[in-house]
Amino acid sequence: MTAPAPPRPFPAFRLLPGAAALLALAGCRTLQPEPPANPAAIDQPTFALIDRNGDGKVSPAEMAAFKHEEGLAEVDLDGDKRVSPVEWKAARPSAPQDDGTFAKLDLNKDGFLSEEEAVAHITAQPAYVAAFKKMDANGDGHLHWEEYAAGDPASLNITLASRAAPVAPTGSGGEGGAAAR
Ligand SMILES: [Ca+2]
Ligand SMILES: [Ca+2]
Ligand SMILES: [Ca+2]
Repeated sequence: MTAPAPPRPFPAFRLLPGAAALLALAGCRTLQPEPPANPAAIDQPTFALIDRNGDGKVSPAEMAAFKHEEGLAEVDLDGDKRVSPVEWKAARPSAPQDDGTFAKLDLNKDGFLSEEEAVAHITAQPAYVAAFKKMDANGDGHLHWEEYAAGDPASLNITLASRAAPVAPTGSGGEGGAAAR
């Protein structure tokens, strides 16, 4: 049997921009929040969610997991939270069909890219490390809300499919650049 369709909620009353401005002038607040000027910026409650272990600061891995999650929906076509080889190819249509990147990223060789593997990849990207370091004003290796808010969050937008790092060229002498500036 079919349940009757629920009544549609009454559409939100929308103010014309001019009316909203007038209300603002009159000291009233409109109910609709302004869209953030910077789409990469998030608010403090969201930042608290990124801090998965709740210690009040965000580690490189926690931030990487968040960035991965943000971009995952576009890549993860079947919604299983992992990236399959087919999804990987679809996400990088211009990349060579098999450049070995997927295999390198798939650390446990189960044929899928998990969040864990994405985090390992992202946190190893020099661009990510540099961006994180730049925002880490007090140098404690974590981002506090104040540091995040004052920094450039978009600089941390590095995902699995970012083309930042083609698989490391071999024998270039840059191996293990832990002290790289
Ligand atoms: Ca998937
Ligand atoms: Ca895997
Ligand atoms: Ca810090």
